[in-house]
This record gives sequence, structure tokens and C-alpha cells, in this order.
Amino acid sequence: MCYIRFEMIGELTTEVDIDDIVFEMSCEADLDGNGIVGINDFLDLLSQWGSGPGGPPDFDGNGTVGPEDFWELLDNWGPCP
Ligand SMILES: [Ca+2]
Ligand SMILES: [Ca+2]
Repeated sequence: MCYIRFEMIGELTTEVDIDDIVFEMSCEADLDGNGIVGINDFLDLLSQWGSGPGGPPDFDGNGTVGPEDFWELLDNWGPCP
């Protein structure tokens, strides 16, 4: 009984982790929430360049919107999965 219970918890934990990773990678850069990472999101990032919004578009969380966040946006360019 104990072995079966442990295996079920392990499966659930794995599923949640995968969902979280896909969600974060897919649409964090979709700043206007239209389902596509594109020019509007790029312009939104530019408008906040050098600021510290405390969240997106400071994707890497280093405190300011800069080149590293621009590359993150480019990496996710296109439709959200
Ligand atoms: Ca968008
Ligand atoms: Ca940053």
C-alpha cells in the first residue's frame, strides 16, 4: 500500500512540474496576452527598457529590463504553444 501511494504522488508531481515549465516558457513573453509573441510585445519591452517593473518584461528577474530580456523575448518569438 505504501509503495503504491508513493508512486501516485511521484507521477502527480512530475506532471505539475512539466506543466509549469511549459507555461513559463510558452507565454511569459506575450506581454499583451494576444497569444503571440510579436512586435507589440517587443515595443512594450522597449517602452520599459532600463526600468525595474518587478516582473515581465524583466524575464530574468535581474531588476531591470535590458538586453537579456530582449533575447528572451526573441527566443519565444511566434505563436504560443
Ligand atoms: Ca503578444
Ligand atoms: Ca532583466
